[in-house]
Amino acid sequence: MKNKIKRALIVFFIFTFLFSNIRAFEINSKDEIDIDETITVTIDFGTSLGAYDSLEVTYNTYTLEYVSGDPLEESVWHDSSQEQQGISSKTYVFKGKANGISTINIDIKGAVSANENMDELGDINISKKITIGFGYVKGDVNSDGAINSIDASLIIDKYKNNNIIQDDLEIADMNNDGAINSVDASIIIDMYKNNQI
Ligand SMILES: [Ca+2]
Ligand SMILES: [Ca+2]
Repeated sequence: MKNKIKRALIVFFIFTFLFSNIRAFEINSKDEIDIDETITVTIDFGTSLGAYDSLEVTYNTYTLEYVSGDPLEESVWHDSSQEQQGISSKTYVFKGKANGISTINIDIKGAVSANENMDELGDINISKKITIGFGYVKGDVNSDGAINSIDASLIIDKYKNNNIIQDDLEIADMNNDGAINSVDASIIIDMYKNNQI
């Protein structure tokens, strides 16, 4: 009886390991880099990813520059000769461009595992935050070391053009309400006028 429990536990742990292994993709890279320093960003798929409909890598183009590596946008990767062996990894090289942060986000749609059953993994979304240079100061949207009307107008522009990325929320959401709009711009103007900074 004890052996049966033991066996059941072993099977359970093996399944848990395999299951978590398939889905626990991670972006591997350093967390902090200097301006002009390059980093190699990799995702290790093992042999579990056999095909996908699309793959897209997004990042903060203001603080980070794509240098080389796999394409940032791919679609309909279906190659029957390679599906069984799967894709082992993806590699991208970036360079620090300006002080701030950049969240590298990898979005894979319609992923299929490379095992014999070709199980659907569905959509995979992985992200990692990288700090570039000294990072950021809340309110200093253009990372020039000063908080003033330029930052306020950048906020207005971002809002008007609907050009707000995840990283902007950390830097420019002055009242921490999850939105970036004229309220945040006027908080910056008030801070500047009152010499709070
Ligand atoms: Ca500024
Ligand atoms: Ca806000």
